[in-house]
Amino acid sequence: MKLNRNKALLMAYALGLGLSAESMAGDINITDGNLQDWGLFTNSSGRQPWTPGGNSNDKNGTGQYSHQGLTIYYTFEDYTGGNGGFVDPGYGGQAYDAEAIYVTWDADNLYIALVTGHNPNTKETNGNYAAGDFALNFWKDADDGIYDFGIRTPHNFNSSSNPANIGQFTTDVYKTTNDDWLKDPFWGTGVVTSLDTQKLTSQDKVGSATMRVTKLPGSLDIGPGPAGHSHWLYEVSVDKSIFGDAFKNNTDLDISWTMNCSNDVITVQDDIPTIDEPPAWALLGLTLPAVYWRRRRSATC
Ligand SMILES: [Ca+2]
Ligand SMILES: [Ca+2]
Ligand SMILES: [Ca+2]
Repeated sequence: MKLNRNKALLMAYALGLGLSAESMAGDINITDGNLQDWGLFTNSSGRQPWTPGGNSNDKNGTGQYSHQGLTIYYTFEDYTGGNGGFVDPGYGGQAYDAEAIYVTWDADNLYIALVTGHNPNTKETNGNYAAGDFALNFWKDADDGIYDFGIRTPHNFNSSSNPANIGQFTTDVYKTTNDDWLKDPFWGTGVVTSLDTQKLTSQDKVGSATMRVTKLPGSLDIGPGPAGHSHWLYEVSVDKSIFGDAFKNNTDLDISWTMNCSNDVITVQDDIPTIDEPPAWALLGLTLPAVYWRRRRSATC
């Protein structure tokens, strides 16, 4: 028997399988601890490349791809050498490697995935540096260099039950100026690292994010690095309404992450597609051109 998708869905409901339309649509799932929902699968040679069609030996790349109706923007910069090596602008090898970042959004939510060799439970002691926060820079036409929002990572270091930064968290989202951020302490880049909790007030908090931090399985050879390299995954979901009109009023969104020493900084640049405003004659009720405009618009959306 041949079924189309709608019939199959109806049958699934009738059979009580609880299969939702959302699960069929291939949405980003930030609670599953893997990257398959970002279109990243292990290839026939047992490696997971940094992009769906990528060569598994690729170490550096930026761009975008489509996966199940989503446009996914990415940057990957994979350090594959030995302990303590240069990861730009600093050193630290795999333990300080910000390896890949992916960003997409649908009508409701912004999603981020970060893969790093930096252990989320690294404490700020003995020359080690903890994880920073996600920094969002919206801009229109030209980069204004202002970080407009920050999404906090867990920062749990007082617990006696470390490792406490692995798991699922509800974290704070803040509206920021650059003054609300700690900065690169060593390399003179001026990049922001963690939110400065001394500067932020309760009025600066604009909402919450859902964040899952996972240690990827040791058997997963992601990227071209040696099999012994560890990787952690941060997946984030944020309701876009938290950002007010930022998605409407800007042409670009850059999202950065680093650790508090900023030894390795990773940034992904995303284009925000502009939506055509209806021309004046369409608003004046001139039927034929309005119909034409609607058709043209639906054909391009
Ligand atoms: Ca996932
Ligand atoms: Ca690496
Ligand atoms: Ca900005």
